[in-house]
Amino acid sequence: AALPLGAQAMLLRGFALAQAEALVQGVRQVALHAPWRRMQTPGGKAMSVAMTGCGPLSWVSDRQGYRYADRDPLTGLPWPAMPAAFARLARAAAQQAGFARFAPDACLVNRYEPGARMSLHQDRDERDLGAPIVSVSLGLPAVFLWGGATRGERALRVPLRHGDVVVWGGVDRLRFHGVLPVAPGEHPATGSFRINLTLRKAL
Ligand code: MD5
Ligand code: FE
Repeated sequence: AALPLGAQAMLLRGFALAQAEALVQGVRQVALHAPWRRMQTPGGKAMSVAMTGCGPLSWVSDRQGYRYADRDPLTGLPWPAMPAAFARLARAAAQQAGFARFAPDACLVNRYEPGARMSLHQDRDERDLGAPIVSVSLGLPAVFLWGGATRGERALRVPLRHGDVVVWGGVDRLRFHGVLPVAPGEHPATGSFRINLTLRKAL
């Protein structure tokens, strides 16, 4: 079922379920080459979410700030190639939500252990804000905070489960959003973690 979260934000419940095993396998393959790490914020604190990435570019954060980089700063190597299953799913989900010809060049992979969270923020490090972002939830559930155009607006709480896909674009692309601390649990696909893929067009 496709639930509109906004004029151009669409929740596709269970859209990734049939591909979930392949996606988790892809995440394992990526993490073999670009290991999980907790990045530093520009303020010098370690994020609670562990991250890796794949594709020609991936998002990084350190004391210098936020940016897209063509190499993994941890290994000095190019990011691993984006698994075909990631790009295929992102294209199909974007099309379903009304964004034709989405071609992601970056995938940030977030891993939440119980207690990990993401505070309210906007995604604005991408050059082309006209391109949507596709987000895929795997493993443990989480409560997504869906805010407004300003930090002060009250955020809606949206539960996201294994296999759910959200497409954000157009007027909803710069909304504030976050993730509440993930509750402890076990999921057959990911064990004690929630994993989120965000497929983006960075350049
Ligand atoms: C997550 N990740 O569940 C979320 C899902 C991130 C991040 O927020 O930056 O890695 S992505 C949700 C998202 C992306 C772009 C725009 C909007 C939401 N939005 O306008 O609400 O790990
Ligand atoms: Fe975000």
